[in-house]
Amino acid sequence: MHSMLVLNGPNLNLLGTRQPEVYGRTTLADIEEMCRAHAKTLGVGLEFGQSNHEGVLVDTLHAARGQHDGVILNAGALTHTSIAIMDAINSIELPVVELHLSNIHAREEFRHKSFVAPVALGQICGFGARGYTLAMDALLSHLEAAK
Ligand code: CA2
Repeated sequence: MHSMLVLNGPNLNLLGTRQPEVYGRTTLADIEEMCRAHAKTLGVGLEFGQSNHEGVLVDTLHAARGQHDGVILNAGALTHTSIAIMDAINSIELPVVELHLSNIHAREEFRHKSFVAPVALGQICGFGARGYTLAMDALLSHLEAAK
């Protein structure tokens, strides 16, 4: 059975409570529930996590090696700044799908730059909470094709 880590970065714990016009009304707990239900349907294992701390995210990525077959990462604002996260992704040698609720390319210029994108398998953005299950489908189809 394949196993996936869905990892969320800074401020995503606030989803559904503020800025609904940008990020929607779905909470992170709702997204976790959606992902768990979808994992059951796909027949894959799932770990779901969130941290506001860059170092914890790096540690969680390191720990994924040997535990999971791939990662879905919404690194939040750290996407646009963190070489540490980029290096961690390179070091674990696992496929990582970059995920964003909003279309980062249609927003402010500073959100167009992603340090995750060059080391990711691919990027899904702009589909809101549904992006998480789309990312799970994309990651599973990559894992199945790589078998
Ligand atoms: O669209 C995304 O998923 C982002 O990764 C969300 C980040 C943002 O910095 C990225 O550019 C794009 C921000 C997450 C903050 O989430 C909040 C949720 C509710 C209220 C305030 C912030």
